[in-house]
Amino acid sequence: MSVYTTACPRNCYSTCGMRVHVEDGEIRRIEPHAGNRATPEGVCLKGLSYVERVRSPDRVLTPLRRTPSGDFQPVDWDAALDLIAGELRRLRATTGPQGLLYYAGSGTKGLLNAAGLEFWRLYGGCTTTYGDLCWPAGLEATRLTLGDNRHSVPWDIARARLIVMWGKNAAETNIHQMPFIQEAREAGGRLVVIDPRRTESTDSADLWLRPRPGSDGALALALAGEIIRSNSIDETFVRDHVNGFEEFAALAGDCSLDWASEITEVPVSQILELAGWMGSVRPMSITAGYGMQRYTNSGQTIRAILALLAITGNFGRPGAGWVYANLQSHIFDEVRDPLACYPPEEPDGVVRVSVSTARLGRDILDQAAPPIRMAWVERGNPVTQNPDTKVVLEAFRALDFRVVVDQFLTDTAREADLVLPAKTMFEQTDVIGAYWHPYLQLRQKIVEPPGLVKPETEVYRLLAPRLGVDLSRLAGKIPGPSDADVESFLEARLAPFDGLSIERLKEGPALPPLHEEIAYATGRFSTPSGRIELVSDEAHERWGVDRLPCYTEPQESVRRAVGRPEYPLYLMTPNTKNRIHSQFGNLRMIRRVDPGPAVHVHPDDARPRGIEGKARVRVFNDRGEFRLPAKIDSGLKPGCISVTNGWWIQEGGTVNFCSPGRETDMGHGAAFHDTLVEIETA
Ligand SMILES: Nc1nc2c(c(=O)[nH]1)N[C@H]1C(S)=C(S)[C@@H](COP(=O)(O)OP(=O)(O)OC[C@H]3O[C@@H](n4cnc5c(=O)[nH]c(N)nc54)[C@H](O)[C@@H]3O)O[C@H]1N2
Ligand SMILES: Nc1nc2c(c(=O)[nH]1)N[C@H]1C(S)=C(S)[C@@H](COP(=O)(O)OP(=O)(O)OC[C@H]3O[C@@H](n4cnc5c(=O)[nH]c(N)nc54)[C@H](O)[C@@H]3O)O[C@H]1N2
Ligand code: SF4
Ligand SMILES: [Mo]
Repeated sequence: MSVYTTACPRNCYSTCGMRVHVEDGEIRRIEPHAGNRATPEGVCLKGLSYVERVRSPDRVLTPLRRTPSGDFQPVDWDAALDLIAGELRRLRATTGPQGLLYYAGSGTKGLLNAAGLEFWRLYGGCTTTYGDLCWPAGLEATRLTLGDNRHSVPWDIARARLIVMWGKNAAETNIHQMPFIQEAREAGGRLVVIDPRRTESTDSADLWLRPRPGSDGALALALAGEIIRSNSIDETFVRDHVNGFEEFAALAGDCSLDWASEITEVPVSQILELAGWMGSVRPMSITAGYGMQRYTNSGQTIRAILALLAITGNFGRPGAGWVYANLQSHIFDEVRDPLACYPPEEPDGVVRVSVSTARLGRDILDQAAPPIRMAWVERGNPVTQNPDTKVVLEAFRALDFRVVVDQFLTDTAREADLVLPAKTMFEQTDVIGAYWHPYLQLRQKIVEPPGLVKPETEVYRLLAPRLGVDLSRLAGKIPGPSDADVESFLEARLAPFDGLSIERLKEGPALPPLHEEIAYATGRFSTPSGRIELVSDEAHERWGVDRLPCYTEPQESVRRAVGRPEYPLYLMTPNTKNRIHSQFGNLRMIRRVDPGPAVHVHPDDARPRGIEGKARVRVFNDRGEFRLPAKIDSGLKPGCISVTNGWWIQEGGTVNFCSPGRETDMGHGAAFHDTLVEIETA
């Protein structure tokens, strides 16, 4: 039995460290790695299900070519690569290389993920995407306000006296944060959760506020107004560290409790109670989620929430601060800016065109110079996960040739002309960062890839000579074929950083150089002024929003004068405990606890429509529809329905048939939750 140190590379806050026991080439046991102080409890059920995932009978183990009848037929690598190379050569000679869309999703973390772009540059360029489905409105709002995205170590929140979990459901999406929060509560701290839905997290709260979706900016401004009116601000901190307080205070002063209560549907008494706590209980940490920033007004919402910490002096001290995204482990150029927030600039000689991730389908269809004719999809399931599925499908189906690299026949893979089998986290070594804890970790190769599976780096290496790309030009960009080549490639990446090496990472998680245990303890912020910016000219110039974090209604709102009265319900599509987006749901172990999709409906919304539990319901708007069994749920805010995102069309329908291909107000994020629908029995 051998024991390996590795880490879970899913797009998940926890990025758990683990020790994996292997015998006869098979994974036998997975246990926590004590070196990761953020995840001492070890992996979740999804982590345990890796044993099944790696050997799943549904795994794609060979290249698969679509036949004229629509089935898939296994082919060997030579046939697959020759086919791709033929298509790519034709493309380069007709539309030019930018006729290829390279779409990379968030399916796995790793430094070697950069290989794809390196390869396509050598091919001559490509069209890629800018923006991101996940978190960019909040990242950009934080950058504009604080200068960058980092926060104190995860366990510091245990020292907070007041924790506000705002638009986050850590009990499901960041399970390892909950024990630190419980520790704070056991020491007398209070937990406030702000979420329109009742969740496992709201069940632990001392106070639960349930705003109308997309209205949190109004709540934050009214809280700030009340804190300022009651003289509860930290004057010294504001004087020394905050720019724009006077202008912000004038804005917040105009935002009365009654105004906010009407907009948010949160009772005045609850806003007053929370303002009282925020004004008097220190230190306060706000742990803000990504769900809340998928609206068309949400960059401004996040700026308004950040102001609450600034005016109460909750930065740079133990137990205080902003817990959103901690990018301290993102030390490599390749992954420093994971959000690819702005359309990329390319080095000389390569023209790269990019399209918006949020508007993927529409932009593929509309791209003219040159038109997009081919797609290469890697680590992503855009048919299920990107907004406006009907248009994404239309765009994919209009292409001449589609390659999808995946472990399973997802909805996107089913649209492909050629599916290439993807490795799992146990089949190639890589270095990964995280976005909640600060550790760098090694994701180690533990077993040989099964069947004909090859890691992406190897696929690119085999494709290169077929396209006239000299292999020597890949040197330093893509590792060679052997395990030793991969390790020495990664070693060279680690070499510039003191204390980091493959040998060190084989022992366990390591902190990045210049790691800050308490963020902003120096009192300096990385904004141009070195201070927190409550007023931002850059926000206005770059994104066209107000210099101040003013409140505006989201685009799809029941309160808009020119509303969509035929679609009166907010469609909420949060994440869920036992899947990561569109991953894991196909495994037997997960199916047992999470057997299938359902649409949660409040009794007040179900009754007038004659909808009963388990009845089939059609969820629809002018973009599309899906049909699922109903689940009556009085934990929802009336006027909101909820379906967890990630279900495949094959499993009953993706929620994204109804979501808009529309960007957030900043950061080029996707405003998934800005979605109004109607429901009826199907
Ligand atoms: N188990 C599990 N963990 C995950 C993931 C997963 O799929 N499964 N995904 C990972 C990834 S990629 C991400 S992005 C994160 C996301 O995880 P979180 O940051 O927790 O975000 P969501 O689950 O999208 O939404 C969190 C909560 O926000 C609420 N919400 C929605 N709209 C509003 C609003 O307008 N105001 C307020 N106050 N609340 C609102 C929702 O009801 C939901 O309960 O989780 C990561 N962790
Ligand atoms: N309606 C709605 N839609 C949403 C969201 C929402 O809240 N509501 N959340 C959005 C968010 S936050 C995110 S992050 C996205 C996530 O959406 P995506 O970025 O598409 O990510 P996943 O669904 O996690 O996984 C994509 C695929 O990667 C594959 N994969 C895993 N490892 C590897 C590998 O090593 N190589 C290759 N080639 N493939 C691999 C998996 O099998 C899976 O099919 O979804 C977004 N979509
Ligand atoms: S999915 Fe998240 S919580 Fe589960 S093992 Fe992976 S990193 Fe840990
Ligand atoms: Mo995400």
